[in-house]
Amino acid sequence: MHLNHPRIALIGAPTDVGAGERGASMGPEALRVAGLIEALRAQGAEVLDTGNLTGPPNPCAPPVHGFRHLSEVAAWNRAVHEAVFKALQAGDLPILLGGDHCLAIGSISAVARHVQARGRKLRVLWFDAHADFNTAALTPSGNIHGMPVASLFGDGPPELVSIGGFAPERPALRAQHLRQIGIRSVDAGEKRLVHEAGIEVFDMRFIDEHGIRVAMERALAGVDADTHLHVSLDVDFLDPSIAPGVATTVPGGPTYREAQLCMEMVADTGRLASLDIVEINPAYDTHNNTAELAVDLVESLFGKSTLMRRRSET
Ligand code: B3U
Ligand code: MN
Ligand code: MN
Repeated sequence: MHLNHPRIALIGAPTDVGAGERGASMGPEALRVAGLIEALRAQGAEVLDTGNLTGPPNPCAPPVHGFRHLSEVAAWNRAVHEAVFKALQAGDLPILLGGDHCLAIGSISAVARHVQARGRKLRVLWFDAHADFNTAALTPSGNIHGMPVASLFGDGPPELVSIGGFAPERPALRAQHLRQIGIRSVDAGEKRLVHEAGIEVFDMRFIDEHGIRVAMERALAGVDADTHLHVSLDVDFLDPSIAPGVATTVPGGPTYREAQLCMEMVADTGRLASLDIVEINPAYDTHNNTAELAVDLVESLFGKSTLMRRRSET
């Protein structure tokens, strides 16, 4: 158990400007209604809910030069970047309540800036059905929630790549920092980019063949006392049978038990320092089940375990 957490700062970003369907903008309230704050406090954490950020409304416009809503996505991500960076500088552990996954550009660029300034190591675990490595030239949709990883790697529009002072030759994120888990839907051109970028991916085939425990052991290999561990949880990572409240469900995802083990293995490192929970879409949900499931997973992420663990069990 890790009872001496830093204070947790919840940062709501109620927008779906990066998504193809409306509704992820309701994610922050769905998580609060599902009892996120109470669940974190039950794990011994001090929680500060900073409320919701504001930004432009969703114009529901078609893509322009391969991007839908680029200026709105940039505005939201600048706001997320500033809020996450401020929380980290204050010594807090930020949890970004999305919102769609385009917001990881703002969140992870803030984490990278903070970690670089302190000369620490960064590890990002990207739990998702998708690789999110599209570019304007490749995207089938123009939706920027399919592009945050490419953008963080410097392959994106200047409005997004430059957030936090980064540039294509000095990107926020490189392959050495990133591990992707649960991937099972990658577009044809995107596949080549992920391969060329050298990203280590634990896709569903790997998980089926080797099991979630081996995937997580490898994804966490090298994480040490000097590592800032960031988790970016796109809830479409989960199998749609347990997480229907997502606009971009993909069959064949991890079960409840596999997802719990992922979170428990992160908790065991004691190095979790920032988190995104994105793509919960209450308009697609049955009751508030998907947000409630996300809260269950967050409890495990922050140290909930059934029994006291003995050293020999870990
Ligand atoms: N790869 C597709 C679908 C997608 C990616 N990320 C999400 N959906 N959430 C695209 O539109 O880029
Ligand atoms: Mn995603
Ligand atoms: Mn996804």
